[in-house]
Amino acid sequence: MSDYDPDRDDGDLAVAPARPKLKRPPRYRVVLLNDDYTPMEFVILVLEQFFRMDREQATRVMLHVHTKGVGVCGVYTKDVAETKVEQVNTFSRQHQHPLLCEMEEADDGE
Ligand code: TYC
Repeated sequence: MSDYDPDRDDGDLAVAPARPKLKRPPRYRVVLLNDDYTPMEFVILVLEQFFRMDREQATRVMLHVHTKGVGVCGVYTKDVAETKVEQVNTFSRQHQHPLLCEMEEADDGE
């Protein structure tokens, strides 16, 4: 015979399985837009300098933007994305290039 009686309150706490309601913070794609005037070499420099790409990667992304019109440089939290956009656009203006960098929310289906 067992001592176990499911109807007897033995003082155990009913603990619901942990279901953390923590959502991942939204992430943002930082993108470059194509234009007719910014030199390809300058775009490659931007991708190397601000997005930590090597020359091969930077060239590939630059050519993607050049042919498709827009391309992703990286995906970041809001603060980091805002900072990258600001830094790149400031750097481009300083060098009198019209290169445009923007951010957009990356809805990941969550
Ligand atoms: N289209 C530019 C050119 O032919 C090169 C370029 C590439 C400019 C990517 C912007 O985001 C850009 N010189």
